[in-house]
Amino acid sequence: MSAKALVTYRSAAASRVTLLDSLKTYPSILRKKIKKQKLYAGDFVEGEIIGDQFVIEKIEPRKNLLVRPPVANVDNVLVVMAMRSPNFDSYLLDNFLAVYEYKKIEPIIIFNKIDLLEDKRELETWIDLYQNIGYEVVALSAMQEDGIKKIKKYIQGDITIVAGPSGAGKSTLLSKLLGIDLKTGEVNHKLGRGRHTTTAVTLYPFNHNSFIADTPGFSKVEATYFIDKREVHRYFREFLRYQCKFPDCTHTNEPGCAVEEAVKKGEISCNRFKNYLKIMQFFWKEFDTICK
Ligand SMILES: Nc1nc2c(ncn2[C@@H]2O[C@H](COP(=O)(O)OP(=O)(O)OP(=O)(O)O)[C@@H](O)[C@H]2O)c(=O)[nH]1
Ligand SMILES: [Zn+2]
Repeated sequence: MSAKALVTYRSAAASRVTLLDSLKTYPSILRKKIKKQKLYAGDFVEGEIIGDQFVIEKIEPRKNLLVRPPVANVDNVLVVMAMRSPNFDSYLLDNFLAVYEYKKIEPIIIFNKIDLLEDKRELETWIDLYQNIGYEVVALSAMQEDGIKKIKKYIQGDITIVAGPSGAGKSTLLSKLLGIDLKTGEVNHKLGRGRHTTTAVTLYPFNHNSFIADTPGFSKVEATYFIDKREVHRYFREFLRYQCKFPDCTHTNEPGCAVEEAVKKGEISCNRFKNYLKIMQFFWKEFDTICK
C-alpha cells in the first residue's frame, strides 16, 4: 500500500522518513528506477513499507530548496537576533530578511535575550518598526518559557529552520521549542565542523505535523551575495506599497521616486532605508537632512 511521508533525516549515506498520518519513522531507500535523483530532508515522498524499510517511489516537486542547511520545502525561518551580547544589529537583520524574502521563506523575527535589557524602550521601537512592515515579531528570553508558545503557534504544521548570528541563542531556542536538551553550543553545525565529518540534517517533529531542523542556517548574510543589486528593492516589503514613476525604480535618486517621498514623510523608517542604501552602496545626499 502506498503511503505519504516526509524525509526527516538525511546524511550522505542514509535517510529516514516520517509517515504523515501516524508519525512513525522508518529508514528509507530510493527505489532503483529513481536512484539517481537527489533526496533532501524536507522532501515529501510517496512509497511503500517493505519489511522494516520505506521504499521511496516518488519525490514530490519542491517549493524551495535551501543550501544551508540543505532542507527542502521550508515554510518559515526564525531569525534569532540577540538584543545584547552580541548587540542587536539592524543591518544584519535587514540582510537576513531580504534574503529569505527572496527565497520565499516567511521570516519570523525573534528578539532574544531581553532579560539583559535594563531599558525596554529601544526594544519597543524595533518591535513597532518590524510589526508595521508586516512581520511577526516575538521578543523573549530563550532561557524562559514565555514567548515559546507564541512561536509554536506561528509555525504550526510547517517546516521551519532557525538562523541568526553566532551567540544569538539559536541552540537555546531550539532546545526550548523541542523540549529536549540539545546542548547549547553543540548543535549539529558545530559537530559538523570537523574535517572528515559530513553534515546530516534532522527535522524534529513537534506539536502535530510541525518540523524544525536541528541545523541552523546562515549566521551572516549579504543580500547582494544572493540577489542582483537592481532587484534588492523587491525584498524590502514596505517598499512594495509605493508606486514610483518607473516600475523598476531602485529608489536611488531616480525621478518620481515614491519610496524616497515616503521616507521624507516618515512613512518608511529612516533606519530601514539607511540599511537599504548601504546594501546598494549608494550615497543619498539628502539623507542626513531628512533623517536626523
Ligand atoms: N541572558 C541570556 N542568555 C542567553 C539567552 N539565550 C541564550 N543565551 C546564552 O547565550 C549563549 C549563546 O547561546 P546559543 O544558544 O549557544 O547561541 P547560538 O545562536 O546557537 O550560537 P552559535 O552556536 O555560536 O551559532 C549561551 O551562553 C546561552 O546560554 C537569553 O535569552 N538570555
Ligand atoms: Zn523609487
